[in-house]
Amino acid sequence: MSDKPMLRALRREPLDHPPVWLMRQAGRYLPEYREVRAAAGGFLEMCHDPALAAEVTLQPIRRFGMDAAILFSDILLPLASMGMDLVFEEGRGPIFPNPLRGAGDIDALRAIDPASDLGFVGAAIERVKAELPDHVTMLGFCGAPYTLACYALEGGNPKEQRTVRTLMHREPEVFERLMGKLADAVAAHLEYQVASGAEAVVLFDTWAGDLNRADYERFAAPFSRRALESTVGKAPRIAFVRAGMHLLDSVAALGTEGMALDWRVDLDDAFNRFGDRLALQGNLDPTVLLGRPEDVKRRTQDVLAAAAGRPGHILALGHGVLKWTQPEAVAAFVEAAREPVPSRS
Ligand code: 1CP
Repeated sequence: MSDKPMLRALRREPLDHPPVWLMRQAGRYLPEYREVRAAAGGFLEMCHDPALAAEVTLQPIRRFGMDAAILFSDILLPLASMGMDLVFEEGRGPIFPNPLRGAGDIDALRAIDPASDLGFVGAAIERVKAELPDHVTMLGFCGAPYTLACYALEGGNPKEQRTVRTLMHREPEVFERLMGKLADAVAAHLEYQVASGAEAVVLFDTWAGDLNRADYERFAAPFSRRALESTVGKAPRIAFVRAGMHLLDSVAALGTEGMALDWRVDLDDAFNRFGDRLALQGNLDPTVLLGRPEDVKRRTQDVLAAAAGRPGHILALGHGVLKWTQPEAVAAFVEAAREPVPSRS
């Protein structure tokens, strides 16, 4: 069994210090990332080139020494493999110019074969693994079916979810057909990433927090569970639902080894409720990193005090690093994880 700190934390073994990593730790807040991106010409070009994807995955590890490297890629790429046009517009983010409209489009989505459709992902994982320091864990990831359905139906940022909710409430059987196809694609892609060398995987459900508990249980959770089946016993899994405070019992019941918490969740309370069953990741508010390094340290110590050294804590932000973040703030966050854990006051 591996003694990498991140994997030990996912097994809830006691550690002197929690492992630490950040969502979106590779990205535009790093000057070396912006340089590679400018030379590559665009975001998708970086994702499709295993050498570039590996390089930007490793950049934050070299600079800050986190305990996990998350593959540089995007949750939306499997939708492109299923047949959807995906473009990244400068300043606007990812767009599907032809979002799904009705049962015909849904039935036309292809099943994916990750080794051929997403071979650049496996190749990038292999390259990162070859250069990764011994203590660093390689993370793969996918979007959860509900979040993927949001982008596929809305075509862009799904803040309003009008099309998603219309389909869900008017034609639930068609919505569930879409969710089933997405679950199978995610299952295949997670399994492929593990086969390629990912040592743990994260399932990101960025938008499911907008559902109430009953709708999450009916329309989202069964498909996340199906998506996670292919990796049972192969690699530890971490489930994340942004703004999912009201869904924690349901997320904990997905059967993953870890649960990532956003900053609105009381970490002490979450440890009392779930700490005997799950590793818990989180949960500093990413906007704290817009502050001064000494304040980042202090606020990180508050998070560590809430976890109080209990086994299974993975120090992380409650969501991704913001692009306006100074690298010094990320350094302060990572350093705080290595200092003595403050006791709960
Ligand atoms: O340079 C750029 O302009 C690209 C910005 C960017 C980056 C750095 C995008 C576009 N994706 C990524 C990488 C990415 N995305 C990773 C890599 C690993 C890491 O964390 O460092 C991961 C895990 C993701 C996951 C992702 N993409 C999620 C789920 C997690 C979350 O943040 O909630 C979501 C919802 C996306 C969609 C996406 N891709 C990119 C953007 C700007 C967005 C959000 C679009 C929107 O809804 O407005």
